[in-house]
Amino acid sequence: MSLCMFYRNLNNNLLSKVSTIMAKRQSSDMTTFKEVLRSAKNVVILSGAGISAESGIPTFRGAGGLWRKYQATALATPGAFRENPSLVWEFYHYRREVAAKAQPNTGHLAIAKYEEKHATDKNITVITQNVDGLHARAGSKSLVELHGNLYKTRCTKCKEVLVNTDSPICEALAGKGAPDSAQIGSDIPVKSLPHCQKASCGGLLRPHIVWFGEGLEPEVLNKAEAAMSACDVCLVVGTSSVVYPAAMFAPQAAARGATVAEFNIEPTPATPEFHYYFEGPCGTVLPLVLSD
Ligand code: BJW
Ligand code: ZN
Repeated sequence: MSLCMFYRNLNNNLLSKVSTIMAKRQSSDMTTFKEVLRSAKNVVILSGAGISAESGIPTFRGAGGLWRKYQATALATPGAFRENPSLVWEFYHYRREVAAKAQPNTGHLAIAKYEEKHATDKNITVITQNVDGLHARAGSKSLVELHGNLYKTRCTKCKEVLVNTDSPICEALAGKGAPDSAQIGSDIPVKSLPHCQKASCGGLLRPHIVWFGEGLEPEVLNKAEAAMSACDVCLVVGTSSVVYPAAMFAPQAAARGATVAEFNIEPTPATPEFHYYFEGPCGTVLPLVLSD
């Protein structure tokens, strides 16, 4: 059985089991959730693009998910990079510039303050699918970046991973990356794109980001899975819960008895699996939940 089929079967089984149990008793009562959270020892906050939406960073699915004529997810593949590294680098250059100018919002900050306040009485782990670095900039300490980071590069030849916050990342990308659909094609010569600085290597660099069809880094996945399997409460914040393996983390936690609360502006396919659902922008709702 392929890994895709495995995920799909596993999740379908989980969904049907858990939704039968949960559908009857989902709650949006903040007072009771805050009581549950107060007595929790191990807390995971699993975030997605929605938490950065209020910082002006487009989400993937929905209105903001287009760059030029491309779905953002269509450019986040190894095939797209092989076919046109210039186009993919323009896309990532644009996103690096947008994220660098963005500021963590009240949602990111509420999480970081909550971690600080409970540094001695709870184990709190933030697992994010986001690559924008805003949780770290807000002050989150125990952070797992599942899908990588916009400000890390990886050499396609020697595989070295480096932090790189240069703006622009190379001269040829200066002024490039405009998102409007009038821009056609992209033809920066490969030799002018970012390259490994090691004299013995000189390979083409790529963003250190997990693209579709690529496995997550084993250590990163292990960390996330360890936190998920130990948590007694999980907050699922601003994710459509459709991208695996992250999409199965919270349903699995709910299935083994952890309390799961979802925070989103609209229901997702996973909503029926969870004990609590809080509708609204997480920059407004999270501070209410995490403030005491
Ligand atoms: C708000 C809000 C506000 C808005 N307040 N809320 C079939 C079945 C199962 C699995 C697969 C399958 N076919 C393929 C797979 C595997 C594939 C996958 O999951 N595909 C699915 C689409 C079906 N997964 C992978 O390939 C992963 N690797 C893997 O599994 O390796 C093993 C393997 C290999 C080969 C084959 C099969 C398995 C890797 C996944 C990497 C994901 N990468 C991306 C791009 C990262 C790069 C980048 O950023 O450029 O990660 S895709 C994109 O989606 C990005 C995100 O991190 C990820 C999740 O998106 P997220 O965060 O949920 O964002 P949105 O936009 O979807 O949702 C935003 C939400 O916020 C919405 O719900 C809004 O309502 C809400 N919102 N404003 C609160 N203010
Ligand atoms: Zn190299």
